[in-house]
Amino acid sequence: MSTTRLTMAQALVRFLVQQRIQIDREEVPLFGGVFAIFGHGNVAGLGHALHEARSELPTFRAHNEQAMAHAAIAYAKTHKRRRIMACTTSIGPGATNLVTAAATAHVNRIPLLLLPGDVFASRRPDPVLQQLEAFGSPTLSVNDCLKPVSRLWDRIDRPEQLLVALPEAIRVLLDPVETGTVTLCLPQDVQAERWDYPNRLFEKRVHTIRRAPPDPFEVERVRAALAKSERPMIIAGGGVHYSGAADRLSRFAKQRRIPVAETQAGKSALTHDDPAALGAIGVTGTEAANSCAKEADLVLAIGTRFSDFTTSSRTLLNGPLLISANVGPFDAHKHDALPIVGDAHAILDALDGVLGEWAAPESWWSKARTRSKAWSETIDRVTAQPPAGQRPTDAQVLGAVNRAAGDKDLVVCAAGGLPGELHKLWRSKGPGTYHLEYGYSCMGYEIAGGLGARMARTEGEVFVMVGDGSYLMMNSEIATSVATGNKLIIVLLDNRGFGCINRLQKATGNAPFNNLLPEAAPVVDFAAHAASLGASSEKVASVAELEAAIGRAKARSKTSVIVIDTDPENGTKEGGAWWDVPSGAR
Ligand SMILES: Cc1ncc(C[n+]2csc(CCOP(=O)(O)OP(=O)(O)O)c2C)c(N)n1
Ligand SMILES: [Mg+2]
Repeated sequence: MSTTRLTMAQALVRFLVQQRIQIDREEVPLFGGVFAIFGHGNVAGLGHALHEARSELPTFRAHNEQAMAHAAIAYAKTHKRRRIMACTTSIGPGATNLVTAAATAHVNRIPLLLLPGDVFASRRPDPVLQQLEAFGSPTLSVNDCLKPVSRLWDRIDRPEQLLVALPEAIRVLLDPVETGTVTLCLPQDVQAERWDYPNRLFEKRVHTIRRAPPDPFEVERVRAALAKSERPMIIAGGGVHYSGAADRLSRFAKQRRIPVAETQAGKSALTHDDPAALGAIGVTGTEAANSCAKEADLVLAIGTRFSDFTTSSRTLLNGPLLISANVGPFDAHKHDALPIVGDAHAILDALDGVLGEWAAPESWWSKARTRSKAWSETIDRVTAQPPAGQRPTDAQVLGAVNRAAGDKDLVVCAAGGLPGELHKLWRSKGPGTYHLEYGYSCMGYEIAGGLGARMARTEGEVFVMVGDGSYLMMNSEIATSVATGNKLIIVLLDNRGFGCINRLQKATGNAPFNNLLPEAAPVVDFAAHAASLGASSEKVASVAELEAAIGRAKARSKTSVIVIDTDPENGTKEGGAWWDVPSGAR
């Protein structure tokens, strides 16, 4: 057996370089690169190996470990889970900064490879700087915090363990059912230990994402149910995008006259003007989609986790026969649904193959179309420019951004009042142009996520819409976007605080408290802040000025931050459905 003597870190990096993936008949590197923040624990071992491999596997310097992992998530999400970014950190605080992002990847089922440094396996110098010292349990390190938020968690205590650990890591990352965070903890001494690795480990491997076909029995059961249905509808979740089935779904829906609603992760599977499109479903849904869900006799949900926002806290989908098409049995069996397990594209193909001439009644289809048109008028009304001098709502700002966005432009958001407004009101002009992290709805994802999405997308603009709260929580990757030339157009809506939580607080019978900033609190000069990070920035006084500023931002090659003051009190009342949330003490 031929071998090469390498350090564990060198072997790991050499292996990553050799992983390739087939996308649309083209073979590309599986790993787009490695985000790294060095410290003791990764600078010597892994840092050395990454430097050696820098022409084949680029290393990107970020500013915050959570943010860089958010960027990595957005990169993989934008690539529909087909390409991945790894993240390496120092030991201790660098590693624990990853926990929130690891949870974000887990909840959203997005592949993320974490390579945190770890304390010495030999324990010779213990306790080292930043070592936790878990009393009574010396094998624990802070990296164990990542266990519950990792689909695979491993610690490489001996260099030869890579032979088993690395192929397993790739298997989990690329498995559509199991994917999520994969954490390989790398004790700092072991990173630098040499071993004679078999050269076979470093042979090129070409991967693809497996498309699981559905079971014929389940296909037949769904066919029989659909054939009897008079008012069917489809709910498209994120799985439609990850399966590359957006176009397939649009054709299926039109041919079978089945209207389609979308979850946050599923939105932009259909463009807003697709005849089948009902828009958003659930708590942040459109009148069109929610009224159809109440009347439907069958709901075919494809690739959704059925979050409470989708199901209106389990009140919206109790009437119709619920079918859950999902690649993962865990989701396919939720809500006691009739399961059909498999890849979304494969399921649609299979159903199409057995449905013959069947299509839903014309009357149901035209009812759905009428409702969609009515909702479109609602969008026009609530997103129109406000009268001069009136502080705009989130919806009115969103309208300006949406009007400026072309069919290749992407919008990115995650938390605050904006996700609900975007879900209801944003018109997706192209497939896959809507990027919401609304599984974990993690404040701080927006700008970092925009960066990762930008790194994955070659076309169009990337618009980030972010509240003042989220911006203040995490804005450091503006500097990375400027430094690496990954242009973003960031629209910052300043309503002086946690507007949506303040509204929720009041709606649950509580006094407004500790959410909006008091009058006397200092005004944050966001434009000056963004400028200090290297972005072009300006504050605008109206939606009309915002539209002009977006025009200037588009013409620029570097990241712009446009700040606008907004109304903290008024969310869009139209649409929506009940959400189960505890109310104040009575
Ligand atoms: C990391 C994190 N902490 C707390 C929350 C709870 N939370 C959701 S939205 C929100 C306020 C967001 O404020 P801002 O970004 O200004 O948006 P706004 O509500 O004003 O629209 C908070 C605190 C969260 N989603 N994520
Ligand atoms: Mg705010």
